[in-house]
Amino acid sequence: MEIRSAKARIVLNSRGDPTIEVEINGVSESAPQGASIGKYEAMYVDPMLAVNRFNEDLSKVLTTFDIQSLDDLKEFEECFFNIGGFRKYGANTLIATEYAILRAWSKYTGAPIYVFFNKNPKINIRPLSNVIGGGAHALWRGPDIQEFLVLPETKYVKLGIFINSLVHKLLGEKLSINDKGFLGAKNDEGAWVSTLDTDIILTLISNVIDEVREQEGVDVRIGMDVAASQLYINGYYIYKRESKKLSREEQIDKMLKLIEDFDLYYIEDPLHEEDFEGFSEINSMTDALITGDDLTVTNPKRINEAIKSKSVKAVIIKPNQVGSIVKTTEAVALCKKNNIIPILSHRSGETESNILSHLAVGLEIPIVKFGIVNGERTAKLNELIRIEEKLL
Ligand code: 2PG
Ligand code: MG
Repeated sequence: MEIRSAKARIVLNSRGDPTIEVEINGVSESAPQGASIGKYEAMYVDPMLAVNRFNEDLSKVLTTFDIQSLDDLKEFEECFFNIGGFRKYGANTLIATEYAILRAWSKYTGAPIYVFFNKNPKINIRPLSNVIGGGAHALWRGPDIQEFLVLPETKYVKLGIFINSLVHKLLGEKLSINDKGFLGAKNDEGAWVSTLDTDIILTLISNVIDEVREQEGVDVRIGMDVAASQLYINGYYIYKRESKKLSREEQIDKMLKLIEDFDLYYIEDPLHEEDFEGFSEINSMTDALITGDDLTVTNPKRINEAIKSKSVKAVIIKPNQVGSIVKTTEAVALCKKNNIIPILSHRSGETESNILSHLAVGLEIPIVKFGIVNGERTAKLNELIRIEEKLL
């Protein structure tokens, strides 16, 4: 597919912030943005500046490319890094550009985007969804822990999506009764914002999961994204709502105790983003899926370090963290080669794009973290339902 036209503009993301959207051969894609951003994520450039720089020169460079395969994208990336790379244009520009190239390729070939990566993918995806949320995604008005997650033991993604939505609905009812401060508010990702403490929240989720098991005959596991780098200040983990200041050892004990008390299946970023050793200490003491996000930032080098130090059993894959589709595919391949579960994830600031669903299918990802409700989340979940219907 020859790139004939390329331009960039500013559009809104789900938080109401500006983000870069790129149009290639008449079809558009945009960049998401995090709120709890890892220190080692690829550099982001102010969207207004990025759009100006794109329209000034990158747009002209793009029209010299013909993209048929991942190797062609590699060539384009080489050129991108030679003419200024992330310093000049930002990781947000490269990811929006590559997403738009993929969508234009799909329009040109008439094939779904996932076919770019895999002509004959097998779909076997479970949705990991945030049902109660706090931290940076809820203006620090909710729990200190950023995300309370559920993962259904389902074979089909459609069933999993509806089970998670049922858990979310039932939890909303429980919070209305049990949380005096609950006003029905949802955070950036559509998860309920509760004023209750961690233990009570986890107890409520356990109760709802028991109900769902009885009602629907489906098991649902519980997880958390602690996003611990956000809590880590001057060598301590500060829990404002719980009025606690924990040392590294106390934080490790707290994580292990929560895993045991609530049979947690999944813990993301239980410690801050530098502590590969601490991750590996927790990882060696539990069967729970200890997962890196800010620790690994979708960067093959950091994922390699986590693998070597046995820090994780799973890794969050966020293409915009590393800013490149080529690096994202390398990160996923590295995980698979080492029996680490790659989990494809949205950001808290998203747009209506459903391209992540195509990446999940094309790269044969087993777990996706795409949120629960709200249009920018359901755009991705509903696209998975459509693709599953086609492939089964
Ligand atoms: C996370 C993400 C998505 P953000 O920490 O996993 O939930 O949050 O996009 O704000 O980094
Ligand atoms: Mg995270």
